[in-house]
Amino acid sequence: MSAQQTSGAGATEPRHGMRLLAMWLVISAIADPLFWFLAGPHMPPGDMTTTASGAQSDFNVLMMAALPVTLGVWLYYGYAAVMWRASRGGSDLIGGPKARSNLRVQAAWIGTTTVVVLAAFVYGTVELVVPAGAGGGEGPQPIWTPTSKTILPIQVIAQQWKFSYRYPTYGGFETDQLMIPNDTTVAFHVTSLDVIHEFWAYQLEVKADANPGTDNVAFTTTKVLGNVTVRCSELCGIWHGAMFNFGHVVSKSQFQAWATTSEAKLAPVTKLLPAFSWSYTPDANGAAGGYYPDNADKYNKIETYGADKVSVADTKIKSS
Ligand SMILES: [Cu+2]
Repeated sequence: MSAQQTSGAGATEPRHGMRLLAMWLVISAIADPLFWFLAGPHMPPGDMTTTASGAQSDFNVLMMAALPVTLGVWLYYGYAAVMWRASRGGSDLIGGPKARSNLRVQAAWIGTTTVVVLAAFVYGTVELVVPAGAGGGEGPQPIWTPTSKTILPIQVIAQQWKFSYRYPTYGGFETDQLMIPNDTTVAFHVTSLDVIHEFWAYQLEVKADANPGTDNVAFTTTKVLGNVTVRCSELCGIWHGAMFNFGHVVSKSQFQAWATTSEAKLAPVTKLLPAFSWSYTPDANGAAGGYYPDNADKYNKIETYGADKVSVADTKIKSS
């Protein structure tokens, strides 16, 4: 076949489809690597943790698929504007062969979109399962767990309008400093003392709902030292916008020193806190009375999610 084909009117018409395809292949072959190598490494949320770099590479892979689609639309628009515009004083435009009931166009459209959507579905599912939930809250009994045998639990307690953290493997002390050791798999146990909040540690790519009475677990593994911004990302009341604080990924030895020092320094305060539990039910006195482990409240039927039963005497509830 020649590069020109004869239209019904007898005039030679360029093969627009082949032209568009060739131009599209060229600009896609240029744009995709440009994006991948120049912009890709700087895409949010960075690479501080395995889940962060996982999200970054997922974003880049999807962008590699989306760029040619976007460029194809723009290319067609520009090509049509140049090639098929009506010129002043020129002849009237004549429509091309109709696309409707064109079996080749229909089959190609349905086939291509089906392959793209199914591929995105499979890719997304694998990328969610393999990194153990990809930093999202998986509820109290995660079905996707990390392979690491040493997992550091950090409890995140949300309340109107602040975050605090308890370290159960260091005596259960509570602090508003989020310190995380580097090169460590962490299980964030996220809960709330009042309304629904959400723990969103942006640079860690961890985002988990904080529901009262629930232990919501999210995993990640730290890779790079640095600072972390923690925000509440579930509208939780008038000072929701002010509900944020900061965390730090520090070296293992720095973390160990900080944790053991804090455990010792805070021991007198920790004694006054309710015993460590995976979730808590606030006391009826609210701000004046603090909160109690859910499994110590005789009126509370909430599950304890594997936490040890705490004796009533420990929690200073008077059995009146
Ligand atoms: Cu909140």
